Amino acid sequence: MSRAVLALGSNLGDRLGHLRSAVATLGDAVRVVSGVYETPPWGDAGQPAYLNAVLLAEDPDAGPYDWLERARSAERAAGRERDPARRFGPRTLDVDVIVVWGADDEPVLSDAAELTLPHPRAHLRAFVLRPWIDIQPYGRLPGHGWLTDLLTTGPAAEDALDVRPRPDLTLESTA
Ligand code: PH2
Ligand code: MG
Ligand code: MG
Repeated sequence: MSRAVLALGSNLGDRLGHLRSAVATLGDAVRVVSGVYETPPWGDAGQPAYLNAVLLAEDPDAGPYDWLERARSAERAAGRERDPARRFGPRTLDVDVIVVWGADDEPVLSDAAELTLPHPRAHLRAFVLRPWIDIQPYGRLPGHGWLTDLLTTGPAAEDALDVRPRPDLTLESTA
């Protein structure tokens, strides 16, 4: 069994539609999705506000690189284009692999360049931590501790004040 926390973000075009398309592309593996949050751009100020959300996915057969490949195919399906000059620039859809747990329920640790696990900047990002806590209130970010602590006293605490819930928008399946 493999579980993964994936973070979704969009700030171009039909933002909610892009997040929904990611949930659809990930399909049956999706177990729980967070609320949707409107967040100021992080890391590169000159761009529109984002919609962010986090989901928990599960698949007995998926390894860490399968989650990465699924994340990338969801991005491709949303017409994602990469601008090498703007690492934290605007995008139709970003799907980041935040944490993966293996069959033994232990978090996978990796410092491979193409897939660092846990995600190396997750503890700095209120736009990841705040939605994540919706779906894992007792969650921990391996190497950094409890999500609640990170959101209240960690380096993302100040930004957390600007992460605005959008209860009018939902990713939950209407099926
Ligand atoms: N993603 C980035 C850069 N900055 N800012 C917000 N608010 N939300 C994001 O998803 C985001 C960002 C690059 O991955
Ligand atoms: Mg990202
Ligand atoms: Mg990314």
